[in-house]
Amino acid sequence: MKLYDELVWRGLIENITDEKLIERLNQGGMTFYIGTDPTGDSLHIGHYSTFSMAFRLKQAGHHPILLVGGATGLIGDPKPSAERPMITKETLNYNYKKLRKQVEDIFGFEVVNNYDWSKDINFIDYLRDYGKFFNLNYMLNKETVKSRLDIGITYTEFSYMIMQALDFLHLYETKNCELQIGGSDQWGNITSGIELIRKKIGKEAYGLTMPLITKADGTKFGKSEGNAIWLDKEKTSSYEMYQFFLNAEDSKVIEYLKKLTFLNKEEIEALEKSNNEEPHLRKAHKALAREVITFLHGKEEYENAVRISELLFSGNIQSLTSKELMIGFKDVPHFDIDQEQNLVDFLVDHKIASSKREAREFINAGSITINGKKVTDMDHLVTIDEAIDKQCTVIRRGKKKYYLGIWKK
Ligand code: 485
Repeated sequence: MKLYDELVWRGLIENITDEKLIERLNQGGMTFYIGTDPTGDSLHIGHYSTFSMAFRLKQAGHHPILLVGGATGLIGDPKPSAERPMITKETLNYNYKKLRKQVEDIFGFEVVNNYDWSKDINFIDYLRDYGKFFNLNYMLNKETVKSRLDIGITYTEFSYMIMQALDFLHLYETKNCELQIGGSDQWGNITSGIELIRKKIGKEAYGLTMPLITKADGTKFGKSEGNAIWLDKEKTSSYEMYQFFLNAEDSKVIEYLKKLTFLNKEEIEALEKSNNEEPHLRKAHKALAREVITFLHGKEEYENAVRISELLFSGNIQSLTSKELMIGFKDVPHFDIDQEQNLVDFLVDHKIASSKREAREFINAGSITINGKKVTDMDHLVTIDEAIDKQCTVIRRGKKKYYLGIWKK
């Protein structure tokens, strides 16, 4: 399959600015860029879909540049809902360094910062050399601006598209960068750059946008209980990411496999068959988790995430280290333990049972386990010696309810 046909099959093309781009993409050898503003200190899974697209183009023989917006991040790309809060230069600079390292480590892209060429443009030159190429009607007609006219938009955010256009021109002139890619929300900014390049230097440049990845109900993909799924494993552990992909919606999992993995058509079609005929095996979900986590964090992290998941699922808690337990049990209730105590008092004090009577009932019924072992002895003493790594004690009440106690001495 030719590159462009493959991208269409994967559902990665929302729009292209010119049909001529198809041939150029199939040929290889184009320098292209993708931009992101350093509003956070890590990319998230939403970014991954666009960055992995850049990686696909790289594999097909094109040259990627990642632009991190040290300048545009100071201004803020208008979003439909409201003006963005201003971020300090210090924060942006910190985020820039983190993103740069992350992208170099994971994707191996060349990284540039638009602060380098934007910071010295003075206001008069800006208006004369660039402002003159932007017709006000043209700017007001861009989706991002139009959607804000009712609720209001400042001159600062309104000017954002000029800055992004200027970047494209700069990269065209200095690096022969002929193509910019981004999510569908970037269409207006990308086409502004193409127009500027055409008007100012009479050259032709191209744009390509991708559909934004969503859940079945149309909302943003990439949040778990309100938290973003970050690419930085210190912010989102491989285990959490594994759980996130394992819980992807059945109706969307094949789309995610096409968009987020490098598995080929035959492999994905086989997984699609399995997802339809034997969904309980969750082969497609497991493959999705395996591919993405291995790409982002490496094979060892992936295997560890599977191991933690399986041990937690089977209740085999003794085989995990305290560090792994903390990762696996990040979302269960936590408390500190500062003394050895008999089990009945312990359950009441840490609100696992509402009264001594209830605590005794739980123990009697065999529904309390400590570190994976059922405890039926009413006089059991909860000690630091039985704690895992002498650090944490895991209590399970009933089939599913977990609690994590951390020893403080
Ligand atoms: O020259 C440029 C300067 C800044 C940008 C791009 C080119 C950043 C861009 N305006 C932006 O806001 N990007 C978003 C971001 O930074 O999070 C997202 C897009 C998404 C996808 C992703 O970046 O919303 O569609 O393009 C890579």
